[in-house]
Amino acid sequence: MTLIFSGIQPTGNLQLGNYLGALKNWVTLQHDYECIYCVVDLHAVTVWQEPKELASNTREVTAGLLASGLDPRKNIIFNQSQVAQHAELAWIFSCVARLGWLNRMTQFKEKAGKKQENASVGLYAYPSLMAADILIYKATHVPVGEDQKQHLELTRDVAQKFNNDFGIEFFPLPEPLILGHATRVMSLRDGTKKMSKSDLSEASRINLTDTPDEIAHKIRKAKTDSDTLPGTPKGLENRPEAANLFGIFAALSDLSLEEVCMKFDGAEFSKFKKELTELAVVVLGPIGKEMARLVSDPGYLDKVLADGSERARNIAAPVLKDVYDIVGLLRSDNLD
Ligand code: AQP
Repeated sequence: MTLIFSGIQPTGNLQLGNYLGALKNWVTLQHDYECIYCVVDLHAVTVWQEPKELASNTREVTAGLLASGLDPRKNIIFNQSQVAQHAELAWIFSCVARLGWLNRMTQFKEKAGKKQENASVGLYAYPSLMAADILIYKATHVPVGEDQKQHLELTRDVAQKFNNDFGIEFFPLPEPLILGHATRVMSLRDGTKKMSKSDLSEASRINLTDTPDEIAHKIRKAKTDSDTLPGTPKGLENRPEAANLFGIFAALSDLSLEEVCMKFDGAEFSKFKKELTELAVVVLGPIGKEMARLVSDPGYLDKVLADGSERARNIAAPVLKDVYDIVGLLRSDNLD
């Protein structure tokens, strides 16, 4: 059986990379599979979050999921901290994962920067919580952007080691699903750096809540090079900014990269940017509007999360009970 799980952090400013690398694909998958989508607030607190903002960001990201087209009846949509089994399994996995594995994680190195000594233990242990998020549901497939591939490999290592250590085929080895044309959307200011919610430069990203004017301004200012546009994808090699903008156009329009190159063969960036702006406004405009409407109804969003959490707990609780039995942790029956 295929069971999809994926998560997104409520760290503010849902951006185009989150939409093209994650949300858009989640919406497609919901038609064919059972899907569990989680707003991973416990991951968010691995770096400092203002408590009041964390709560409102959790609602805003939930609004982003719904506004992008996810149906809360069809999918399980919830926030991680309401399902305690994630954190409980993460502890077991912290005892399964090896220090050497975590030391190789590039996301920790990037996020901790030069001040690793000051980074939280949670930021370092992030991948074992991510493994727990996925495996507490025995999920088989995880749609993610390129940036999360390494964490998913670690999830497979954890599942494999748990199964080997205890001599039981208990956890599946989940597969990444890296879908679409924009698996790694780059910053509009630097084609070698990932577009990110927490980038200090507002001009580096397009937010799902940006107005048409803001989108137009950011695309107009997006870094480019001085060559004319190529007729084939080969011509995008060694042109990171052009390749990024073409990838975004392809993903937003559902055209192939070849088709986008043919369409703009020999044109100037100004013409391309004008069409990219129109396309981005058509796709993102309605999502931003619907997000604003949903955010003005926090009661509804909280109800969606409460309902999803209850459904998630119903799947997670028996899996955790089995894990505790396998590991040999004694539980009284009345705790079940
Ligand atoms: N630039 C991107 N291109 C493609 N996919 C992306 N994703 C994020 N940025 C890009 C995908 O979005 C999903 C949710 O990501 P996340 O919020 O859990 O964390 P992240 O990957 O760390 O995203 P950000 O925007 O960079 O957040 P901050 O700044 O808070 O760390 C994942 O599937 C991710 O691949």
